Amino acid sequence: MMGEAFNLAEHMARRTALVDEVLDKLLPREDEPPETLHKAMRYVVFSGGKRLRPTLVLDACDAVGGDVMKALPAACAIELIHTYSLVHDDLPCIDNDDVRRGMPTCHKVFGEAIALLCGDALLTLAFEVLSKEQTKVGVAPDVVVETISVVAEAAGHLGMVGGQVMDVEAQGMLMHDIHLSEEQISKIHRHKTGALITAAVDVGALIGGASEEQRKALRAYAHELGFAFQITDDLLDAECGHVKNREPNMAMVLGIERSKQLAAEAIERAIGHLNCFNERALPLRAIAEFVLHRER
Ligand code: GRG
Repeated sequence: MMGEAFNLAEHMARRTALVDEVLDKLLPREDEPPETLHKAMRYVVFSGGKRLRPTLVLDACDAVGGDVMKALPAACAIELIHTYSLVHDDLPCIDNDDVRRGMPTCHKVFGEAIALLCGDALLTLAFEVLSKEQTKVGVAPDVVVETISVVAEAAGHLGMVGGQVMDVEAQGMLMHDIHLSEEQISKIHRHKTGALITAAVDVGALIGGASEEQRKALRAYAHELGFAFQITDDLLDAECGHVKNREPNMAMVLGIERSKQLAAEAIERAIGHLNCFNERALPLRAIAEFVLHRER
């Protein structure tokens, strides 16, 4: 990679292949009972996601000179949690979406009860993977425990789920024509989407043997990246008319231009936090550029 032009699309395709191979081994077989649940779990995990979060785990590990093979279980665990969040987010009681990644959503294919349970099973499998599989690939016990703690905190009530609660409550405010400030909507984005992205980078750095200073810089990078990622997601939704009435979409609440400006500023800060890293952080820099200019 060093010295040659870096191709992010090829890099992400290689990371995806690696992660998918491990996910395939970790997920229960479709013919294993309860078959419906296992079919649903495989359906949602293998439905064409970008694998951004597992790529970030592996790239953060690599950026600090770590062994990416040791970071694969954590990368898969984070993708399982991301997938669960999408399944629950699509449910009629939350966003009520019929299509995800161009395919019918989990509850449309398997029904609401199975979709709810599929999300639960993916979330718990993630912690089974973090606790059992990391030791098998040689991650030290203290690091295993810390990764579990970092991921649990990021996914839970003060992280992703907490952000989703803020999102639901913001919808209520918009419904009553109560104005949402830039700070309020930024806080939602930093929790709902940013927390898991930050955890992805942090566990990658941790497994890779990062110093406290390196972890701090990478967390700061990821915090800005996650924020920008949700803004560009909002901009893409707004462009294709995919925003529901009263949704706290930044592009709709603050306008396209201000949202683009906030995303660009966040990405500039994100890349700035990588200054203390060498060319091994090239993929992380390229991902930041991709987030700003992505088409989906
Ligand atoms: C408990 C009922 C219940 C719901 C919880 C936790 C939760 C619902 C939702 C989490 C919030 C959430 C879904 C945020 C969306 C973040 C986002 C931008 C998703 C899209 O990510 P991509 O583009 O997706 O990486 P792909 O398809 O590429 O994997």
